Amino acid sequence: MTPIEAPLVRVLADDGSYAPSAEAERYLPLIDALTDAELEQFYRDMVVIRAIDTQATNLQRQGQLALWPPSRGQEAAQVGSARAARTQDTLFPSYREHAVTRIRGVDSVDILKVMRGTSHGGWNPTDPKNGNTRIYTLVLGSQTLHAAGYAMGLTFDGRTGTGDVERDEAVVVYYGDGASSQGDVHEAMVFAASYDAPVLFFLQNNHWAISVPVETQSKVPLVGRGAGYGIPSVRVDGNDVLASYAVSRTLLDESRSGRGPRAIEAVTYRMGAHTTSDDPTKYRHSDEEQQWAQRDPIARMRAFLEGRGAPASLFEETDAEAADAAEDLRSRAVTLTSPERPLIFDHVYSDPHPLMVEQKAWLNEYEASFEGGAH
Ligand SMILES: Cc1ncc(C[n+]2csc(CCOP(=O)(O)OP(=O)(O)O)c2C)c(N)n1
Repeated sequence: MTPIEAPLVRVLADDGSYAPSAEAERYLPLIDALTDAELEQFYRDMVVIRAIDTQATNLQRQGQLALWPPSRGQEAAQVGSARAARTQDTLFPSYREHAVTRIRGVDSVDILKVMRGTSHGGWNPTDPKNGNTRIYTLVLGSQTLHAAGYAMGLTFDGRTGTGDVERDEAVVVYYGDGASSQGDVHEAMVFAASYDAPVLFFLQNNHWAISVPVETQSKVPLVGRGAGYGIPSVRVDGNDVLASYAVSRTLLDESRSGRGPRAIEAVTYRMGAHTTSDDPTKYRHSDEEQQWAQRDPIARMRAFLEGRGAPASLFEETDAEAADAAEDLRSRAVTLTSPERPLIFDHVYSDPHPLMVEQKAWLNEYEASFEGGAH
C-alpha cells in the first residue's frame, strides 16, 4: 500500500529536541512567546489526563463502567488545540476528547456518568463552568454539522468577524480519520466554506477506525479533504503539543477574523484499544505499536522541558497531581447512583408527548410487576 506522505508542521523531534520543520517557520513566533508556566501547563495537562484515562480504563475492567474509549497517545493533539481555543469559543467533541473537555472545565466524572449509563449527556453545555463544551457525540461525524451550523449562526448574529480576537467567537470540532469518510463531514465542510463560517475542523488521524487502517479511508493525505472544499488546511505532527497549539491558535484566529473555515489534520496514534470492547492485537502488528511508542507525546515534551532545565520537582509534582486526580475520579465514580427510571423518557421532546407518556406508564407497570417477588 502506498504510504501517505505530506509536509508536516513539527516543532519538536521525537526525542524532544527543538527541530522545527520548514513548514513550522511561520508558527514559531507563537511558540517563542510561550512562558515557562504555559509550557509546563501543557505537560501537566497531558500527564494528568493520561492518569485519568488509565484510571477510567481500569474502572471499566473492574465492572464500574460499561465502556471506555481510551485517549492514550492523542494527548498532544488535544491539549495543544484546546489550549489554543479562546474562552469565548465553542467546542464540539467526538467521544475521545477527554483532555479537551477537561481543559475547558468539564468534570471528567461527567464523562464517566455517560459510560456508566447513569446520564444521557453527562453535562450541561450551557452551564458556564463547562466552557462552551458540547456533549460527546457517538454518531460519527454528526457533530461537524452541528458545529458548522453553530458557526454559521455566529456569523448571522454578528458575534464574530469584527477583528477583535478577544471577543470574536469561533468553533472547534473534533473528529477522526474514520469519521472523515462520513457524508456529514463533507456536507459540513461545504456549508462552512460557502458561508465563511468560523469553524476549525480538527481531525485526529490516529491511523485506525476500529480495525480499518487509514490507508483504506483515503488514497491521499486526509488534509486534502478540507482543501478540496477550498478550506485552507494544515497537517501537523499530532504528537507535538507545540505544533498542535501554534497551528490551532493561528488558524482559529484567522477563522474568527471572518476569513472562513480552516482545517487541521493532526497525525497521531491511538496507542490503546478503540474502546474497552476492542482487541487491537486481532488487526494490527506490535511492531507498529512499538514504533509509535517511540513518539509518545508526553515523553517528547518531558525531554524538551528537561533540555530547557526544568527541575526534577516539576515532574515529581506533576506525577503526584496526576495520581490525586485519578484517585479522586475513582472515589467519585464508584458512588455514582442510577437515576430514577423515568429519566429515559425525559428530554426526548420539550413538551409532553403522548407516546412517551404511554411508554413511561407501560415501563412503570412492567417494573412494578416484579415487586413482591411474584416472578
Ligand atoms: C454513523 C456511524 N457509523 C458507524 C459507527 C460505529 N463506529 C463507532 S467508532 C467507529 C470508528 C471511528 O473511527 P475514527 O473516526 O477514526 O475515530 P476514532 O474512534 O479512531 O477516534 C465506528 C465505525 C458510528 N458510531 N456512527
